[in-house]
Amino acid sequence: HQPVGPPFSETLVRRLRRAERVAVLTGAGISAESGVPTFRDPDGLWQKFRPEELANVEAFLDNPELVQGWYAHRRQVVEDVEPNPGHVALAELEQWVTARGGEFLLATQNVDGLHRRAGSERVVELHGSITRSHCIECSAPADASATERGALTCESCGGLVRPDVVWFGEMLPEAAIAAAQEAAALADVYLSVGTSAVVYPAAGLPQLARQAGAYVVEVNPIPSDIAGLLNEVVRGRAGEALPDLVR
Ligand code: BJW
Ligand code: ZN
Repeated sequence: HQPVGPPFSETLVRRLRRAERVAVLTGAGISAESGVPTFRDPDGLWQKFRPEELANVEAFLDNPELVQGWYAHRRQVVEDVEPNPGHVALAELEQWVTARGGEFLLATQNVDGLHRRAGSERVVELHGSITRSHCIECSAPADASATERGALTCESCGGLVRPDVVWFGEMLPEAAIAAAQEAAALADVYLSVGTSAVVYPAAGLPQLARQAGAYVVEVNPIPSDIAGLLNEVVRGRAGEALPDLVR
């Protein structure tokens, strides 16, 4: 059976109402209910590849067509879907916190742009965005239509074009990770939503928040790698649990 009542505590509701600073980390699970496959759950066209095999510069240089094909496919998926009630609830939470003078920051590992499409404003993209790409030789940004066509080479120098995302072994955008770390360190309530929390440095953010005294909550149907450090777990889907929590 299903438990009766919401899968979160009165304590969490009270703390969220009182919180001056709320910070959130999201991962692929928040977009799952929109129809975007996650990386490590067992379904989807590209699940025969592990992200570690495709999301690195060696894989790209080895087989640019394969890696670009993966991104072209994912761009199409993202274009064809809509933000879900989980994204919308986080946008509402931001409104709610900022309207009463509080601080809010949403750090996402996702490259799909769905948080902004749902109305979130204070968003940092820790792993970049698939909507942009640039030349690995001359750094020139590819124009939007070239990115959409999945153009493999740079129009100005003929170099290989890659998506503006962060692959394994690459640094995260400095301003993005710094803002996410500051928000985690100052948060009263920290939500980790839809992430397996295996990829660092993003997975270190809830730990940082906990060490700095935040009430740290995970929203995920399955325990993540950081389940041990949480103050509370909400074992449910983001698109169901978050709207209940925010309303
Ligand atoms: C639901 C749901 C529903 C399902 N509702 N939930 C410290 C220790 C060990 C290793 C390292 C370390 N520090 C750095 C490293 C190396 C490496 C790393 O972390 N490796 C680990 C795998 C061991 N990190 C890096 O290389 C990073 N760079 C770096 O550290 O630079 C400094 C440096 C440079 C050089 C040398 C050394 C250090 C960069 C990491 C970049 C990650 N990039 C990717 C691809 C991005 C582009 C793209 O999208 O293609 O980012 S990999 C992939 O994983 C993607 C994701 O953002 C990321 C995280 O995945 P996520 O979002 O958690 O998805 P899943 O699928 O894993 O989980 C989904 C979850 O949702 C599950 O839990 C489900 O249960 C849940 N769920 N339905 C709510 N409805
Ligand atoms: Zn170029």
